[in-house]
Amino acid sequence: MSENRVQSPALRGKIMSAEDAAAFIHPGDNVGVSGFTGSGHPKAVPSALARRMTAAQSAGEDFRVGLWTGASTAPECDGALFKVNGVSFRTPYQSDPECRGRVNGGEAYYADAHLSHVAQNAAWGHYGELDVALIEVAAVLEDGRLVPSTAVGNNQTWLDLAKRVILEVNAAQSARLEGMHDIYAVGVPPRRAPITIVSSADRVGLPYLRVDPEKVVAVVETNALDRDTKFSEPDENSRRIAGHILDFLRHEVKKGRIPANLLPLQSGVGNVANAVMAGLNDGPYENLTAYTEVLQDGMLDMIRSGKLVCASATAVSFSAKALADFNANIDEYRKRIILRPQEISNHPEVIRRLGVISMNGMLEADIYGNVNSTHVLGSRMMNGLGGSGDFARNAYLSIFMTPSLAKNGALSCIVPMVSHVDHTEHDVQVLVTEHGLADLRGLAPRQRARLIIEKCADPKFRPALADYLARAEKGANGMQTPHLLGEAFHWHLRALKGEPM
Ligand code: 0RQ
Repeated sequence: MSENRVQSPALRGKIMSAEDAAAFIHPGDNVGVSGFTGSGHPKAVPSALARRMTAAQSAGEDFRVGLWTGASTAPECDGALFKVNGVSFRTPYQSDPECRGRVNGGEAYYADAHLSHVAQNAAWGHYGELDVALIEVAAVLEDGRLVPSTAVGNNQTWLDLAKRVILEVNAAQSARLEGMHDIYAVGVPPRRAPITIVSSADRVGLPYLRVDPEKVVAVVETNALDRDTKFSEPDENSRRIAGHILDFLRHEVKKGRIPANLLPLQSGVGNVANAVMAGLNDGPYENLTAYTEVLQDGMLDMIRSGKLVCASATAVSFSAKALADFNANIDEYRKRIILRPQEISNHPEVIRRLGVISMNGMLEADIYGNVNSTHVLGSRMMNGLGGSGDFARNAYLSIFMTPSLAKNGALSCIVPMVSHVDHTEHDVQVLVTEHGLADLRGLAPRQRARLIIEKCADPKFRPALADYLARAEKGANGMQTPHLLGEAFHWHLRALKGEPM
């Protein structure tokens, strides 16, 4: 395997075990790893590092690191390190139960950030110095160029900033990924030039990552598949949400506000997003394009059916079945898929230029259209902001969706005031639940509130929301966005006590 996948003689000489490679990571180091939504993460060194941490901890030493990623990784990366309480600081998006537990338990700091901001935050030193980059690649070419894996994320930035580099060369990733990527660096102000992407299919960079071979301290060979991201069959609520969005898009085409093949699509994580893609796949559209962050099964289906002619993203996030199909037909998919650094896949300049249609999940929205995507009942982190803010603020159409109820109907996802704000009313144009779609464009707060209650709230909560609004319109200190401040969080307080809202 080493002959094929590690062709550079200089780097071949640095092949070693995961245990030996992990010894290059020291207590207190900041480690920038590859990985984005369960793909392209390191598969072997994090577990070896976790074993070293456990041994050190048994000897009474504190061995923890700062962990910087692209986005969420997988049980053998985030999971392994957080399980042994080996991470003191984590950024950005995560979705791992071990990580979530440590963050919500106060044992690890978590800096959630817009995914397009992370590379420049790191380059400007806001997270400290990067000691080690631990990056999965599909191959190392003879001249040392790196064939990226199934996620690009912040890899080039980590390779540039790190003092030491550990490469995991994963033989389970298709070697025929070569050519799918487009690596382009935006640089730093004031020398930034326009990013000349004017359609999802445009390429502006090169298909390889670069690394200074002098910095590479270890090369570890692995042979392990990406995470099997499970998607369930769309349930009734997801199908209804998808149906409302499809009706809305049809209406927008009829009005002449968007073309017949729509505008480039961005679809967030989760089952609802996947169901919307399934709905589009069954719909009347042809020649669709995507400028998105992560490609899930739904978009792969659309590429296979020919409906989606081009998809730009930073990573894939597939079920085992979709990953097998992706690998088996990669020469065809390479013609349709471009994987870019997350700074580019989520870049405000490009999203605004292309006029993206952005569709993301949320936990709750309030009657005025502010959206909480991240914090359960105000304080507990669910996953993170991810790219939702990059897209929502800059999209041509920014859509947020959720079932109207959570926790078996005990909680309303439409509340008087959200318990945390990720997307302000100014970034949210359309709200959708299984009951209907509220088109908030051009409306003032009190007009929005009436529409959101009527179209999106579950019928059993509509009277209480309407009553809150009516009393706020009488009792608040102003009529622009009327609130009863002493009462706005009563619904959350009841939920915290385990009572229905
Ligand atoms: O928790 O499984 O413990 O019961 O939240 O809810 O309905 O399964 O929704 O999978 O679509 O995820 C916002 C989390 C929605 C996701 C969020 C509880 C509910 C359940 C999940 P349980 P569902 P989804 C680009 C875009 C931010 C990042 C983003 C997300 C769990 O979409 O992480 O958009 N978004 N990135 O029970 C309390 C409420 C609740 C609630 C749901 N109102 N109060 N709990 N839940 N509503 C991609 C990337 O950035 C990588």
